[in-house]
Amino acid sequence: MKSGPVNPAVEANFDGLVGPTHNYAGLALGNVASAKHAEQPSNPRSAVLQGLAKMKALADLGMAQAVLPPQERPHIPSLKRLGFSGKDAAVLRKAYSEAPALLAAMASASSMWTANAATVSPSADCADGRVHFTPANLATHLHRAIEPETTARALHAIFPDPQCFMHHQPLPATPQLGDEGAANHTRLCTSYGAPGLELFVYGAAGEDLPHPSRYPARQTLAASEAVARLHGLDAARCHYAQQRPEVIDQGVFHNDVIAVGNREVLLYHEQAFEDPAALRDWVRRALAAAPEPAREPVFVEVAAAEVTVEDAVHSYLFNSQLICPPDGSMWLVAAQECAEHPRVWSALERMVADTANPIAGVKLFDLRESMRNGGGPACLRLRVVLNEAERAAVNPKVWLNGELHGQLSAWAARHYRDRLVLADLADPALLDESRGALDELTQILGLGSLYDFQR
Ligand code: SUG
Repeated sequence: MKSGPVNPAVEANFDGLVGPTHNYAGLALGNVASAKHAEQPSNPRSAVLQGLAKMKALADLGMAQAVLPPQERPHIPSLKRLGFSGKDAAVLRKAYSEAPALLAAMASASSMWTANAATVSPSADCADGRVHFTPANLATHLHRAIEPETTARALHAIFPDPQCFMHHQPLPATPQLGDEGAANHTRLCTSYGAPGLELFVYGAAGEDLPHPSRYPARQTLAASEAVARLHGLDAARCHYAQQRPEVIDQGVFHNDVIAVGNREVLLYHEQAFEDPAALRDWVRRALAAAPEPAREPVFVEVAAAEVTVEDAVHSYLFNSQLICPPDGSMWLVAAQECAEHPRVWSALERMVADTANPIAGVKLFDLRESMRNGGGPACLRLRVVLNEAERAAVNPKVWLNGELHGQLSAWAARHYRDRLVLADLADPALLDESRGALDELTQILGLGSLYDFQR
């Protein structure tokens, strides 16, 4: 079996818990799965249990695994801000009859995809030696642009100690500063606790550079540069790479739909970047200059002749997680759809057999409810590298172990519906059920009064 050394700092995964209003409203422009499943019935209970099963499996492998809470939806304060007045039931009724698209936007469970919650830099990379968080402004889509305020509150509640953790405000929500968080940010390193390379991938940088013509480029260069400045990153260890506009137009709305990095490994599709050779050169040079014992970077490039961009978008091969359990081995955590796609599956078999990379095997998960909205394994998690002291400073109740998994599974079974269609979003009973569920959740996770309805 392929293996590597044991790491003192860990990379923890903070997975988003799917909220009680998980539904298919076709809200995400340029996200092929979201458009394809628009208006189909969803199953929120299965969705949350599928996510919890992945979390439990990773925790059982010895990974540091935690939970991020869902947001309050439908979000009545946002609907009121748009002029729908009266009691909650009246607000829902009016929004549904006058502007159903606005109601759908304010009822999305999109906060489950926590790879878009924030960009996080480990303390080893930051000038002040703290872990830095910048919540993403998610400026390109209305249903996501309402997330950052509550995301910031949740991050404060989970990472409270100012000696270890530094929280920035989201960037101003303008198209010039569109920021979608960690989905366009990869860290490469020789070991998690050592200073690493921070790789930012952007889709837009003004009109002068090539840009997509069909779909929006969600991540801007200006936002990534601002995040790097805020986090106090060493400029020599940051790199900004442009996504190929053509792949954005084929449904690669975030870089994590076409590339994933972990430790010294970068797995990516041949057509992911405008200039992959320049990127590889930079990584080689920057990693060689690392203060830690050298580890050569490993580039696992998948050729378009083997897996097309369309195959990648449909299977979410690159939206896999690359993880290292405590024994230092490396595994790919992939969506079941990868095994159902013959070209993708043979590419994975080849990759695992190839001794030039450390990937020891593939672990498959059924995440169909999230996948139908364009969210694979990697979308569902926010990675946070933590040393021992930082790990001890995290709100202890969010760590997922067997007990919390059991508690949350029972909680979901009690509160979540097993079928939801768009008309249900106007049902005042759904709002009450969701609030009841979230109220109990804040107690289970020790989060205090996180939600507007609790304040
Ligand atoms: O922003 N889907 C999300 C999926 C996010 C996936 N995240 C990463 N790739 N990191 C999005 O496109 C669909 C909601 C709907 O259509 O109802 C949605 O928002």
